[in-house]
Amino acid sequence: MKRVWRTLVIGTVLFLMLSGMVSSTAPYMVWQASPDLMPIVIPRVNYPETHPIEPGEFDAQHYPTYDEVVSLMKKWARDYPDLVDLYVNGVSYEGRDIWQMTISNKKTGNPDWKPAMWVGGNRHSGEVTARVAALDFANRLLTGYGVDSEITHLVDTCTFYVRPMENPDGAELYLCTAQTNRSTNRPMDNDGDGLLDEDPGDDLDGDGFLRQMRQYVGPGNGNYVVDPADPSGRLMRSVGSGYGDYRVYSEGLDNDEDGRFNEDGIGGLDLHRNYPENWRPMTEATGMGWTQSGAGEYPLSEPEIRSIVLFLLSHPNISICQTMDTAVPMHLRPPSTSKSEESMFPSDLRYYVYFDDEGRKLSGYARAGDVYQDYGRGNPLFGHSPDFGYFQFGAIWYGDELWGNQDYVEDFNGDGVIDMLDRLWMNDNVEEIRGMLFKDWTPYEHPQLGLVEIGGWNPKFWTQNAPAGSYLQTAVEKETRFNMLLAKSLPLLAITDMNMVYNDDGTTTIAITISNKGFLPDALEQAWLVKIVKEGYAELRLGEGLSRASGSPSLRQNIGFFAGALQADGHTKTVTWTVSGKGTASIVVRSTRGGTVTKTLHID
Ligand SMILES: [Ca+2]
Ligand SMILES: [Ca+2]
Ligand SMILES: [Ca+2]
Ligand SMILES: [Ca+2]
Ligand SMILES: [Zn+2]
Repeated sequence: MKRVWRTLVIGTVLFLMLSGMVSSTAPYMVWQASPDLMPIVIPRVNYPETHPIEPGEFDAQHYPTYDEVVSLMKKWARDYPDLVDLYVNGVSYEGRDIWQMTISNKKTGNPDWKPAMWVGGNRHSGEVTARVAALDFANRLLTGYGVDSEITHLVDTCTFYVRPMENPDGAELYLCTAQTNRSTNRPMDNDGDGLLDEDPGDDLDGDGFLRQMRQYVGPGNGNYVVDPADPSGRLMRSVGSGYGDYRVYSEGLDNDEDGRFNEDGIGGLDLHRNYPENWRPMTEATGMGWTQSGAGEYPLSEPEIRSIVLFLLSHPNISICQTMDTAVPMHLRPPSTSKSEESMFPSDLRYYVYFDDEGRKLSGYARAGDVYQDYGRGNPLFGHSPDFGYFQFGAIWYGDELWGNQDYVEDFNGDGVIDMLDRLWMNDNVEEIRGMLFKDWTPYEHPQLGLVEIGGWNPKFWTQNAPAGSYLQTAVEKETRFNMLLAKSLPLLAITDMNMVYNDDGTTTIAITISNKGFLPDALEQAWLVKIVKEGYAELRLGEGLSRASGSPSLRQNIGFFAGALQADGHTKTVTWTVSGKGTASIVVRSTRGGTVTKTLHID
């Protein structure tokens, strides 16, 4: 695999000795931001959380690394050859293939001509619960086929495109080293000193996590105290500069000796600000315009997002997208820069509000709503996928936030409030996760600070994601319940009635009724506005011996718009033709998002 670090420096023993880290296998990466600086070695970490219950089998209780996800998808493609197409749809910044699969019964028609849903996740490196949820959704469809009649019908009539790893580089860094970043590993100068990624965190105590360092500095010299509410002395409380006796840092060295710790880690862009709709630059000339941190050099500058957007725009049959993150949890949807009521068609908004309400019931999430008002409390997010998904792509678009540890915390210690003490109680008492949530403060001789203690919360498998095991499975299943509702809500055109009348003049009049059997309209109003969809048609194709009778409507007729379940009428349409002669004909009904229906008839 191609690795694109600017300066690769192979092997340095010096740094390992300096930091006290010992790595039994080859380091994940080694680089230096400047010839003046010590090379930085990122050791590999083998997390038990990345190990499957049964190697080669899917389970929703662990976090599969890149290789395992790819091999799992290859296994599905082998096991379900009629249902799965697996392919590479892009290449990441570091040169990893971006895999996607299409799930649909290929024997019932071209998958790209069926009503479709796209499911992805994990564009943010550390939000790895999302990849498990994308895989769980795929697994549900594949194992349910031929077993559950509703799922069988779905896979026969509709198409599901699944991309579990939208950002394979950042997530691999997260699952295979102690590092964590926002999204792409493309180097970025976070602190404006001209050096790229010169001061990431360092796993000084070698426990596989970047936690916190606390240092006792004497009364009045710090900004933290040991929280007096915690008799175990583990929780730290921020009290403001000059009021505390501890200083707290993130775990690491001041690699570039600029007086700050871990101020410029690997990468720094945000793939989720790189979408083309309402994109803003990171800086602008006037000082009066809106800017967006992490946006990237220009819209779709990042290959990971470019490949998603190009795939979607060339698959306008997709009505619904779900691209998952962590953590809130929340069903999260457009708009991201304006109020729903002022920028969405009321008829489209009704569907979104319906999914918000049903979603909360199915997942148990407390929150569902739009990015701008609900999630952002009036702060816009530019270049954000939900705005692209609705305004440009005209789809139902959710970017759900999975997992939130508050949903799993009760007043365990019985003091009448639910707070960090209850989380400590879980760490100390719940068997499955005992000792895994919080690491006790442990003395460490820091080469720059002197004696410190390293400890604190597990940043990966508690704060940002579920602990592996039953917590992860529960979090994923909540989300899958909602995603199955979305899957069952696709539009679906069908020929629900056909009549043939043999006229006195020897001609035959054919009348068909076309109905939308799906929940959604065959396209949202926004999709019509931006013309991501074309008007559907019904076409009569005449075989040998048949011809169109004079006065008959044309063989190919536009069928316009089909309403969905929340609209009062417009769900069915009748189309007629009159033909002369005898023979076989076929009818083809096609809609961009409502699917393709064919029917053969004989006139004799
Ligand atoms: Ca820098
Ligand atoms: Ca950086
Ligand atoms: Ca550590
Ligand atoms: Ca520094
Ligand atoms: Zn995210």
